[in-house]
Amino acid sequence: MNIGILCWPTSGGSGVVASELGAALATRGHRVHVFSYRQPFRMQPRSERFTFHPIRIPEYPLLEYPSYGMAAACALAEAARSFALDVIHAHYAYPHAVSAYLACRMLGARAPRTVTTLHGTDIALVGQDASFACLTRFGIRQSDAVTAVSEFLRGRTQSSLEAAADIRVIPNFVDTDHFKPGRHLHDVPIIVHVSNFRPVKRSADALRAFSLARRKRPARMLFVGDGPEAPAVKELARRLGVADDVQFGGEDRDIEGVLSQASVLLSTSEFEGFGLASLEAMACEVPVVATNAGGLPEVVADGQTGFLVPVGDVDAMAQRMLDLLDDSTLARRMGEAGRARAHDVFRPEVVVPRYEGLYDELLSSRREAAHA
Ligand code: GMT
Repeated sequence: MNIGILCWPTSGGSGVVASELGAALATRGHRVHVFSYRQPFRMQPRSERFTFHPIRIPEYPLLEYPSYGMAAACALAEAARSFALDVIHAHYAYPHAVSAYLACRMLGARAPRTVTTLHGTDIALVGQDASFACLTRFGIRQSDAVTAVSEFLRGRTQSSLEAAADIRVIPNFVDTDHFKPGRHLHDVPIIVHVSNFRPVKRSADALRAFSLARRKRPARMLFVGDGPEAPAVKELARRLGVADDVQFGGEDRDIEGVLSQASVLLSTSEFEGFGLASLEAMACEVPVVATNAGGLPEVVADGQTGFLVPVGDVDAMAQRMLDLLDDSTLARRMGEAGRARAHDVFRPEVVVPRYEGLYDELLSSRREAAHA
């Protein structure tokens, strides 16, 4: 198949999932063309079957707000003609589902089939904004198929946007050959928190929970990622007197290297469509303390691969981290169970064929319609 993937290039999970899906599909023999305004964060084109196409957005003085979504539609339409795309797979509803729809309208009868994958904030935040809600709903309704990365997100989309009756759940995946346990090289345990420092991540809770746990035993905390609330969280570390034990590592491409050194992954989000960082930690045999929010309970098995705690309950977060740091047998058992779950349920060989099957279904239903 010839597959076009449209995604964000930033370090957020949707671009990571889109790039890794592209790489996996190319390995399975498809030709995959990735479109974004710069090369996605974790995309490494390794073969001629997996190529990146930048979306260029010209700047004209008259156009104070250059339209990325329209430029994406043109890029997709051109590429669909040049590469005979069978499928356009849009990751993140707004504006990508709408760009895919417009591209298809430009192509008429030769249009590829479209798939939109919903990731989380496209529904819970962007999709709730009055400026974007109706186009989000429209883009979803016009897609030939819609997937969501968790059952939770499917339900949330149906109830909050009344968007599409038929949303299929295909979870995210992790390559357990790549994300694997490492030998811990540090003398004190390291708590890792991965965040783009937006309010939805509640990263200050992670710091507060760490500072409570730190009163009871030596530990260090590593924040991975960057974003608008990072300066405030750094300031809070100074005020709480834990700055010497806290490191802000910024965006790190070697997330598997970081996670393989972690003793606990702490996820404090108010909402997660899925919670990819928690899954990646599990693959590295790292137990997870996560909020009982969004799709996280579908990833982290409470009491088996980690602990789920209420959103904002920093005392419970601290206690659960201490439970794990103080009991190495429990931590090892949960880490191993996490890796087993990542491998059994979320490895690419289990998940990627579900996308392939969906593309096949869409293409064969079109062939059947043409022959009817
Ligand atoms: O976490 C973010 O804010 C980034 C965001 C994105 O769209 O890139 O991630 C979302 O997609 C990931 C991949 O499916 C999910 O694992 C994250 O849970 C989801 N984030 C949120 O819903 C907050």
